[in-house]
Amino acid sequence: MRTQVGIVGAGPAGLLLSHLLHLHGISSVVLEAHTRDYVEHRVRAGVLEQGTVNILREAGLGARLDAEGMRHEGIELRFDGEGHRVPMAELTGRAITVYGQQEVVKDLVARRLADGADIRFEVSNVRLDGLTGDEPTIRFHHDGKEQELICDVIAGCDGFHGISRPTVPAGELTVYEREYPFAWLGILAEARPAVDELIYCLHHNGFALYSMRSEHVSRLYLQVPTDEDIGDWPDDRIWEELATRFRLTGSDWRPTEGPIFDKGVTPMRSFVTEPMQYGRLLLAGDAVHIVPPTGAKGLNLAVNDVWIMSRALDAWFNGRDDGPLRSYTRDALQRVWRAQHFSWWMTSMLHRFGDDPYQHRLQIAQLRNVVDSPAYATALSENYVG
Ligand code: RFL
Ligand code: PHB
Repeated sequence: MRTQVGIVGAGPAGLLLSHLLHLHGISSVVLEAHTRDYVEHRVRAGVLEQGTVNILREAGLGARLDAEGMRHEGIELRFDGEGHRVPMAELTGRAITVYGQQEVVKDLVARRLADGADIRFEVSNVRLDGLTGDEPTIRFHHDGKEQELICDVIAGCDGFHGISRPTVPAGELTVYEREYPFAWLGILAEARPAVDELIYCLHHNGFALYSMRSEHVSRLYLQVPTDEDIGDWPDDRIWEELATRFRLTGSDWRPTEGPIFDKGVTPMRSFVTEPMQYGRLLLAGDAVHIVPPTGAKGLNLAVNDVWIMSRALDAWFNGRDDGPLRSYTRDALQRVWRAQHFSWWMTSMLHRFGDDPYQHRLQIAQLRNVVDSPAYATALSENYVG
């Protein structure tokens, strides 16, 4: 088998890349380790930047997003028992859209299949060869047999635990990394959100986030220790802890409760490898960088990477110009490092770090700056809306 671009991974990065390449008349094959059902139901991100929404719309993927996505023009920062609205649209002219990542993935899969795409689900034993030659090759197991896909370029869009990045010889990549001493316990509940906008909350017990997926589904998160056993968190305990952290002084307001139908613990990590390319292998999304979710940047960065990559591949295949391809890493990394800084900053400001009361005081001072100073609030908003 031959194709122009062999894509490893059918997450948002791999699927959107395949679609954008199709719009440029460039062929691709997508190889995915899991089933279609699995990738369409993996619960993850929920916040799309304005730029991400624009890219999806311009690529003809805006119909359901526009009908079902919820436009949010601000967020709330809650600390010391008080809420403070950050009016992002007023400060920046831009907004975010709340629309589940799995909905983006469903839209992409449907569209790619309608356009006759070659997506192979449930492939295994994926190996990359010949990355420094002219015919990089992907070998994999599918439909009970060994297969070979000869490509012009391979796009590694296989997430943090994929095989693309580790295939690059040791010594070719530099890793920048930070781990955080906590994780997020996330739930989805059949409960009408008690708020219209997201709440990022710092409490003595730790961080909490109030988000949503629709008028009937709430998405909430609690900071927990990294080694937390989800078995120690029966539903009642989760709702009690959420009510405690979100409590407003002098009010009996609390999150709306409802049946919890999804529960999971996510570790927090910052991670970048440079460069984002090696020979004929180009890396995108979580395969090459990770941010803690406090800044809601991971999915948006993946979209930005493949948008830049698709334009570089268009210049190369259709314009015989390899300049944009050679500068892919440089072009994509600008956004990546800004998002790294923002995600680290939001995480540092909003989580409990051990028992250090001095640290907590500093965090409150930082939050006060953000809610009292239009300059700080604008800086946060610009980064948040993208
Ligand atoms: P993905 O989504 O991990 O997709 C990679 C795909 O590759 C497949 N794969 C392989 N396929 C073939 N062969 C192999 N050897 C393979 N190994 C792996 C996998 O099965 C998978 O289908 O990476 P991609 O496309 O780069 O997308 C990145 C985003 O998923 C990620 O950055 C976001 O979910 C991060 N994130 C958030 N981002 C936002 O922009 N806004 C948010 O609000 C937000 N919230 C979040 C988040 C991530 C979270 N978790 C669970 C990590 C909230 C959470 C809780
Ligand atoms: C979500 O809705 O899942 C979500 C929202 C904002 C974040 C992270 C996750 O910062």
